[in-house]
Amino acid sequence: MKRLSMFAAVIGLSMACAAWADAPVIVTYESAGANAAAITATRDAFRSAVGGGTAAGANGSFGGLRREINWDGVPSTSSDPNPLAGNFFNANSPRGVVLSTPGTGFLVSANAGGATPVLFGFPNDFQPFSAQKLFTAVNSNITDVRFFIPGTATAASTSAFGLIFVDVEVAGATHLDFFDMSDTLIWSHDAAVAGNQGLSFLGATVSGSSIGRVRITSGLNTIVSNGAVGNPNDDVVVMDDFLYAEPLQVTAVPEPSTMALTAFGLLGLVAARRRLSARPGA
Ligand SMILES: [Ca+2]
Ligand SMILES: [Ca+2]
Ligand SMILES: [Ca+2]
Repeated sequence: MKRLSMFAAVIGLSMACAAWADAPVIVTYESAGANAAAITATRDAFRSAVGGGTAAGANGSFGGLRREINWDGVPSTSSDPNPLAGNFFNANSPRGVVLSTPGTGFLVSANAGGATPVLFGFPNDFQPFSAQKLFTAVNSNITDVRFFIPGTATAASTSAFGLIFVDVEVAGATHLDFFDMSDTLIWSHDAAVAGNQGLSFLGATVSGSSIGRVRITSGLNTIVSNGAVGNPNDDVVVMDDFLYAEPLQVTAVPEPSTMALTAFGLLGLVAARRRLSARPGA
């Protein structure tokens, strides 16, 4: 089993090489299996690539390099059957993401022991990666994620995003799309099929571009409310942990003339340092 999951992690690592010099380089991390152990190696490899360690600080910050949302600390007042506000993770717990959907809102699943059934009422289809709570859009299979300097209205970008899907049973119906700061699609990838109640990790790191928006498409079906889906046929998929690089302020791309001046200035500095170090006693 361990060997199998390691194999899945290794084949899950693929690199989309740049066809020309300015194209972004995007490295995909993916795996799927029956339980948390089957995808943990891939999740850990993604964590290592993004940086920031394994001990969470305040607001899901890992060393100022990475943020994570596992939904498990969301209070019952914002959990099923109560809606989760799309800005919960920039206002209540400022982690720098704001969620939107063409549907009617979001739900985080309830903990055991309350009046509301756990796992959105589907204990034979879903399981958590991190216990106990899961996340879903309501009346839609689309969740858009936008990035902000945490706790502010200042738009930001990120260089990596990944998440765990739950119960992916049909190929091609669950995927991630990354858009750059101009809202141009830079990457699209299907989640690996995990089978009933299984877990799928999908994520990617980006260099040479920035992620301004992530569109998550989770199956063909929808969660309508606890125990109710949009139709009896299509694959329903929900989500657990989100992982992403620390949102960074968007900086203007320097004009070529500015870059030339900067390079000229750096050359001047190097020449000055050389002159200085050539002086006796410097
Ligand atoms: Ca299922
Ligand atoms: Ca969780
Ligand atoms: Ca399913």
